[in-house]
Amino acid sequence: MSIRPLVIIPDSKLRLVSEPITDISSEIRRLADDMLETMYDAPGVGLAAIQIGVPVRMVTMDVSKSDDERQPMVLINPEITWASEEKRVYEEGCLSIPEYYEEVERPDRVRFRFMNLQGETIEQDADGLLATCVQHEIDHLNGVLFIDYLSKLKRDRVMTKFKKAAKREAGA
Ligand code: K1U
Ligand code: ZN
Repeated sequence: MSIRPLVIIPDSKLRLVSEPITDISSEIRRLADDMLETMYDAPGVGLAAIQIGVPVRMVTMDVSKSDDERQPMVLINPEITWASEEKRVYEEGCLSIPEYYEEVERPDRVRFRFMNLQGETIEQDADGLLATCVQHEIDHLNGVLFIDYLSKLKRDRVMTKFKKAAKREAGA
């Protein structure tokens, strides 16, 4: 297992639509292990494969509160199959937009379907942080970032800040 570097905005990879996984190969299993290790190290509660530069439809998540009782989840080809009319606002962060947090409104509850590493199809209901996180991660698979839900002013401000930082780093 290894910790892989995170892709940070304004990297255009984050706007790619990731490809479905057709075969749960040893390469996919290794990717899942690396994603979990990278997510726990960050630390984060979720990670999409594109955030480490791999454009395939795989997500890892762990919204458990205690480090002693980890509940890692690996989601292959996840999709939302139902979303509640009721919305809720949650302050979101993103490992690809470090140290930036803003409130985002999303459906309060969702049902999602995915395949696990054993190739079983699972459908699960979610509320609270899990519901927010799975929506945030599936957005990543479609090239959508949580800043896309903010005003243009806020989005432009954060993009400008990270573009300047990327320029400085490239020149250094
Ligand atoms: O996809 C990502 O960028 C990961 C992101 C997931 C997420 C967080 C909050 C709301 C929606 C989606 C993160 O994990 S950011 C880091 C974070 O929120 C966190 C880190 C450690 C403990 C608890 C939360
Ligand atoms: Zn994110």
